[in-house]
Amino acid sequence: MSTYDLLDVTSVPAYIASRPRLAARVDPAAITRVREVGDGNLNLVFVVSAAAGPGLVLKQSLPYVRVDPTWPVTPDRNGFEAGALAAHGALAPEYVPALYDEDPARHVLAIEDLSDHRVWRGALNEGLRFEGTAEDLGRYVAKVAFGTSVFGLDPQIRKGELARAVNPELSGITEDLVFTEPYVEHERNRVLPGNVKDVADFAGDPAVRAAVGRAKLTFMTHAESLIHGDLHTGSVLVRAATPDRPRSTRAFDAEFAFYGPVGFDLGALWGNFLLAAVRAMVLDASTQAAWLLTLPALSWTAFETEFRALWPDRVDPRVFEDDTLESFLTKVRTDAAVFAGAKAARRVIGFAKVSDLESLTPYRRELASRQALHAARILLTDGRTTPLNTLFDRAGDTLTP
Ligand code: SR1
Ligand code: MG
Repeated sequence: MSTYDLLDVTSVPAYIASRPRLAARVDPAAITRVREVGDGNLNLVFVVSAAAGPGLVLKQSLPYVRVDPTWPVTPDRNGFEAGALAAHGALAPEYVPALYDEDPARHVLAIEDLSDHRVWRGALNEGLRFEGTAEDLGRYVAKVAFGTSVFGLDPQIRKGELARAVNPELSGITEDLVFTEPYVEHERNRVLPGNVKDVADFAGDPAVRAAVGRAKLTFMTHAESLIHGDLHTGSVLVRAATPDRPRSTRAFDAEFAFYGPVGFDLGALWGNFLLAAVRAMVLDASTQAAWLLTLPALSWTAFETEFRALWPDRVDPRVFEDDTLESFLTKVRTDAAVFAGAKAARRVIGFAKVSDLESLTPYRRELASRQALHAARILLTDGRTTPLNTLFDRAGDTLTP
């Protein structure tokens, strides 16, 4: 039940005609095709193609979870996504889709059509690589992290930005789905019978529980930067380089954005690299798995290099000296390692599974889920104390075909 009109493929041309900013981009009379392509957990997504020139994408928030209509969720979330897209677009335009229009009455965003890209998770599931994407994402996280931090923004302006970006419902979903439900009995949890003992061992481990409690506290209280908030491999569009155009990497779907810990975005990526590696390993693609396990360090190096390059431009160098930079970078790296464990484990145990595991046969899914939990345990319990390469080598050592 919705108090605003939901779009469908037939009503999209009239909707575009009613929005001058959109009609100026795509002549409604020249629309050749409208496709609904949403495959996430929350929204309707329409790709609009025109006879000539670029099309556009409309993303409409449903007032409930798309994959569970009994679960209401505020449709105002696309206002937070618009705010993040605008802020991130100003800081790192090469890594996000352009925002064309925001309609708070119908809860619709209009964004750049990136139909010549594909979702990275699907490409990784097929065994493809997309070299350079992890590094691009490290640079994206660094640019938005620095630019929305106390280092990059005037402190008074930043306070207003931070207040406007408080995203209570969506942050609350993450608090529940990532940091709470996998560690308690919950009706939304679902695992194969063969993994029940694996989950009990994992969630019952006092060291895991202590690490998750600390990570949840960090997530809820460390308002470091305007983070994407849901930066898994399904939130990344990729396009390979060809002789006439460069590689392209775009982070989309920023509706979970809020001022939170920077390590959460990197950790989301790393946890999903781990899941992709587990999948590759149980499919006997050990070379692909080994490559996937190099991506955390590659994205970290790109993040660190970019952040260090921006550091001389900090707005207030009086007491933010280089020691502050070093301790901040260490905090981000160790937070990210721990968040990676939590992000991998939630996809095994809780609500909102991922195709990396779900598209495996039950026999392989059981094996992969067990291995993902073993590796996640290492990240959670040793992430604060172990160097990144060693950490993912050790996590990788737990994976077998
Ligand atoms: C109810 S939303 C479930 C999940 O989908 C999104 O992609 C986020 O990861 C969220 O946790
Ligand atoms: Mg999403």
